[in-house]
Amino acid sequence: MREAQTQPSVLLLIPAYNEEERIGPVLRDYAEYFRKNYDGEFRAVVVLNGCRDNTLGIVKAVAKEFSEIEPLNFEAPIGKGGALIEGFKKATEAKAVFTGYVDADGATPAKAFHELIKQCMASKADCVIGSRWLPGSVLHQSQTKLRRVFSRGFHTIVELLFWLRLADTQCPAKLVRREALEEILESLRIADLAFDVNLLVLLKRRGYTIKEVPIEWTDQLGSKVTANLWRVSLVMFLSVVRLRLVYSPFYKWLRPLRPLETWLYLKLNAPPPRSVVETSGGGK
Ligand SMILES: Nc1nc2c(ncn2[C@@H]2O[C@H](COP(=O)(O)OP(=O)(O)O)[C@@H](O)[C@H]2O)c(=O)[nH]1
Ligand SMILES: [Mg+2]
Repeated sequence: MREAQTQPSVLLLIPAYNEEERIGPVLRDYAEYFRKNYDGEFRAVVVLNGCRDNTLGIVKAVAKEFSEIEPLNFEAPIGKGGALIEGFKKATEAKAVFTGYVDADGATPAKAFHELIKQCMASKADCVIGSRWLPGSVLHQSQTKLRRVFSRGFHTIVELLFWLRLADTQCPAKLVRREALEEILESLRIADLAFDVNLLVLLKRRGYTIKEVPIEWTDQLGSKVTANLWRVSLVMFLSVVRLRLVYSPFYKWLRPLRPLETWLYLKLNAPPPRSVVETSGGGK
C-alpha cells in the first residue's frame, strides 16, 4: 500500500499541435516516472487544437493505459498560448496546488520537471522556471545556431521592454502556484509563443516571486518554430511590443486599431491576442 500523500497535487499541461510522431513515448515516460517517484496527485492534461494528424487518437490510447492522462481538445486555432490559457482555467477548477507546463516533444524529461516541483516546495517561490542559459544547466542537444541567435535577440528585446532580470523566459518548463495563477488568469492575453512573457510579466507586476533554475534539456528534431523562424519571430515581436503598450498611457488611444491588429495576426497565420478570456470549454 502507498504511504499517506505528503506531496502537493500537480497538474501538468502539455500543449500539442500535430504531435503524433513525438507525443506517445513522452506521455508514457511522464506517467511512469510520476507513479514511481511522486506521492502526491499527478495529472497531465494534453491541450490540443486543430490537429490535422492523429495526435488526439494517440493521446486517447495512452489515456486508456494511464488514468492520470487526459486530452482536452479544441477545434479552433487557439495557438500554444491559447491552449495553455484554457489548460490553466481547467487547473484552477481542479484546484491543483501546482500547475506547470512542458512541450510535447520530450525536451524536458520528467525528472527535470520534478526538479521544478522540488525547487518550488523548498523555496516557497510562487513560480519556478527552467533555464537553459544559467550555469549548471545540462543541454544534451542545443537548438540550432540560427535559432539561438533569434532566441538571444528576442531575449534582449524582452529585457529592454520589461526588465525581468531572467536569463531564459522562453524555456517551456514552468510551474506556478495556485494562488498566483488564480490571480493572473483573467489577464492572460497572448495566444502565440510569446505567451511565456505574458505570464512572467503579470506575475512580476502583481508582486509574485519567480525563481529561475538550471534545467536538463534535449532539443528535439521536428520543431515547427525553427521551420518558420522568421514568421514566428515577427509574431512574437509584435506580441511583446503590444504587451508593453498595454501597460503604457497610450494604450487607450490605440484601441480603435484593434481590428487592424486582428487582421495582421491572422495574415501572419497566428492566433490574435484575446480581448477577454473566452469561457467555452473544449470536449474530449
Ligand atoms: N495546442 C497547441 N500547441 C502548440 C501549437 N503550436 C505549437 N504547439 C506545441 O508547442 C510545443 C513547442 O513546439 P515545437 O515545435 O517543439 O517548438 P520548439 O520546441 O520551441 O522548437 C509543442 O508541444 C507543440 O506541439 C498550437 O498552435 N497549439
Ligand atoms: Mg520542441
